[in-house]
Amino acid sequence: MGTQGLRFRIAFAALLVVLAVCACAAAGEEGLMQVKPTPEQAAWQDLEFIGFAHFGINTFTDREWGEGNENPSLFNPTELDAGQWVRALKAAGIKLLILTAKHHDGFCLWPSRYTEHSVKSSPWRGGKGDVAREVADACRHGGIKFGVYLSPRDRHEPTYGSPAYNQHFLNQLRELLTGYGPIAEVWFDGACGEGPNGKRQEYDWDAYYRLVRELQPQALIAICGPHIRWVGNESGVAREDESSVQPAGDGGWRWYPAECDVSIRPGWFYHAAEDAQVKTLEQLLDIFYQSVGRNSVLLLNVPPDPRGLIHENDVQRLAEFGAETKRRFGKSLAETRGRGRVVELALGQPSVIDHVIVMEAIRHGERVRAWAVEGLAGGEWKEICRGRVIGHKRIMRVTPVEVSAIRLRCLECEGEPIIRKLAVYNTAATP
Ligand code: FUL
Repeated sequence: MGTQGLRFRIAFAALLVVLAVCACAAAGEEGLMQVKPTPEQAAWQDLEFIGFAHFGINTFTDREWGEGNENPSLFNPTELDAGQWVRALKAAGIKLLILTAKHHDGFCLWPSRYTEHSVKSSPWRGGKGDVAREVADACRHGGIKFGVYLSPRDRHEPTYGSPAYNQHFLNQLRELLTGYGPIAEVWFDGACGEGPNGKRQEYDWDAYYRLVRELQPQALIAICGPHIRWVGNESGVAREDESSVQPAGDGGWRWYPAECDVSIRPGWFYHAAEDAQVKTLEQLLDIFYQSVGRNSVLLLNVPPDPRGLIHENDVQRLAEFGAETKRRFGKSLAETRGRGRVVELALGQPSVIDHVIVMEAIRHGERVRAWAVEGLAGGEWKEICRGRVIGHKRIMRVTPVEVSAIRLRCLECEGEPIIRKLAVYNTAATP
């Protein structure tokens, strides 16, 4: 984990919380239903589960942060197969893959015209290879979206620390945004430092955003960007009631949904010493409940190894995870949609339920501010679970109970609640 990037993001998150408290006191909760996602943000939320591939020179030096002086000849994956990455990730249910095209060490996974510090100076594919191209093609072929992580921090580039670096960064960004087809997400980390001149780099964020908007207007800019918010930790865990309606910093509000990033292993990059520390199925499911189940998108990092393949242990865990989530949530016992303060769902016959899923149609904003689900048993309605935010999706694990119907009661809302889905499951009895 990069401590500087993390520190920057913690400061950013703390600022948002302070702004939230002030703005809440000032503006109250009225009118917030007018804050809505762009069509791209709504489509992104529907992906729910996306992937990260940290791959680069660190994969070959067994490090988390490179110095920038690594010899490119170290980069030589012997069996690189981006199709294998995509198949492994798809088996888990992942719908978009973000590649670390350049990490803080400055080594580029594509043959950038603006530096020699890239795959073109490596022995891999005789210096003619392009990892970004292979991954973008594999994603397209596999029917998932493609995104790029381009680190503003660059410990190799000599201009880093001066205004000239911003132009260098824009040049590289332009290459990625023009050469690889549609880019769904651009991930900017906040790590910042000093260049060889001893000066701290001042990033020209506005220019970076303008270029993304110009070249890939549908792309969402994440983390140090206006469209997707870092959840505030690297454990894949959102708050219980994670709202996508956040203070804009000018007294107003904006749609700024949370993304929960976490690695399937302790590190972001592959280390053979961590082969036995791939997260367990139970750990991954917990993360899933605490991210996707809390109105957030889960960004799971699965780092390819020096062969250029996803290690067998990770492949197996991804397949187990995909099978288990499908088993649990592939088919509900009963489900409905509806509008208004009360939405009822009859089960046909009394059945045991152990999960409830609730979704709002977020294209109309977050309208529900407090809710409860009640179950009908023995002619009486009894509360099963409750919460504040619904947003895109809440997945509630509930104490198993036999009911003949359930109802969602919106206790506080603005406007008419539009419930996209109210569903119940009995995962204990599902084969
Ligand atoms: C951090 C970086 O410093 C880590 O190396 C990693 O890329 C993580 C996702 O973001 O800030």
